[in-house]
Amino acid sequence: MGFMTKKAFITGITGQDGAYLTHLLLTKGYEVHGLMRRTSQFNNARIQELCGHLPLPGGASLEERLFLHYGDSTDSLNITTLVEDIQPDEIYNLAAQSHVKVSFEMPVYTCDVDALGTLRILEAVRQARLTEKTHVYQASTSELFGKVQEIPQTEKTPFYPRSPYGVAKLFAYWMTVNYRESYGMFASNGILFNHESPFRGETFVTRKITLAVARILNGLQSHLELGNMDAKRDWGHARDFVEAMWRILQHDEPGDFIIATGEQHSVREFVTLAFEFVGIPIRWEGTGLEEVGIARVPFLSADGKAVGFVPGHGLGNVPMEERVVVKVNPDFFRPAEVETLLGNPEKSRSVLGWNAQTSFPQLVHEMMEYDLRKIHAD
Ligand code: NAP
Ligand code: G4F
Repeated sequence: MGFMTKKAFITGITGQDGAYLTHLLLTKGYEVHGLMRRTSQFNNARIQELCGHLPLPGGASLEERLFLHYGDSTDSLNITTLVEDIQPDEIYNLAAQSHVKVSFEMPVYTCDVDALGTLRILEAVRQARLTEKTHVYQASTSELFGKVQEIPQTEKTPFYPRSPYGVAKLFAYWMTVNYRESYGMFASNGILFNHESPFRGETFVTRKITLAVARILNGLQSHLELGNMDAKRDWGHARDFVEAMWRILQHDEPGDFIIATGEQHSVREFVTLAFEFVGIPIRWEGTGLEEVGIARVPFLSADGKAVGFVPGHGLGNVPMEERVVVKVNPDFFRPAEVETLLGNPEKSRSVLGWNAQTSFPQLVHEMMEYDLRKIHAD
């Protein structure tokens, strides 16, 4: 009998996790279908960069294995039609308005996409009579724990979301459980803690930091403005975390799994490590709104051209000065903050055999290296 290619349908394929998951599934021989929003310019740069030159099993071409479909999580008919047409073995529901701060500004839209969008997927599977065939992965989040009721958080820790995003994801979490219990669907929640990469959106704190530090080291930006630097997160690498998503859908039974590293760091520690990557120490002075980070860095470039740190060569003889490189800006505070998140990944370790592979310093280094090269490539 011939080898059967599995079909996966990924919503949110153009995002950070969508791109890494596409890479993983293509290398495993899957036929990958993705939901892509119509935008005025092509929005598939991450997929292109990660998967454009990927050797595929059996010598298949990318065109034979990857199919992008226009659509939107807010459009029920579109979602139902796509699920019926594709008849996927696996659905990874990653599409979301995923920015916590933006969710305070767009709560209704965030709920439409993140809460009802999940229901649309689950219901599309039911309407298409695929409940016995299709395994569904729901991109749940550590934001469900919000004002944490227990440290570290496990699958049994009570939820206390702190943003419209968190509340929308709570609805999606329970809908996933409900379709599993009501219709016997293989529908699982991955409760993922923060995961980052060089493909992280530029307004999330880690990427905002690595891009800004790369610019400061090249005289292109005077300083970086941040909100709550005391916030602590359990930061892992997206490449490791999409492997966990896949394992969740290959397991014998559906369920809910914490995916985390089990280690937490503050935003301030992330900044410190980003500067230390190029051997520059940062000194923290003051408290609260008056807190600043001071470092010896290149002067601002007079003509807007990158001067300073060249990957592979270091800082060279570029003139340096000591100045404030980090300030606090209350515009980046949230109406309600999630101060601390720390996951206990014991269940995913013992049941799925999953472990985070990338350490915190390795993550910061990879992001810094990418952004320093990007500055010189742009
Ligand atoms: P991301 O980079 O922001 O990607 C979100 C994806 O959703 C993008 O492809 C985006 O499309 C798409 N999308 C947004 N609104 C949509 C809509 N109305 N219809 C269809 N697609 C839409 O997020 P990510 O970091 O990859 O995260 C993936 C998922 O995991 C999200 O559900 C997120 O909430 C969840 N999650 C993330 C983390 C984390 O730390 N990264 C942790 C826990 C859970 P465009 O490219 O067109 O914007
Ligand atoms: O990078 P963030 O914006 O990520 P946040 O809010 O933790 O959400 C991310 O992780 C969730 C999983 O826990 C996902 F579900 C969600 O989709 C998203 O991927 O902020 C991290 C922390 C926050 O405490 C924030 O207040 O950093 C703090 N922060 C301090 N200054 C900042 C900034 N965050 C941003 N985005 N920008 C700042 O200038």
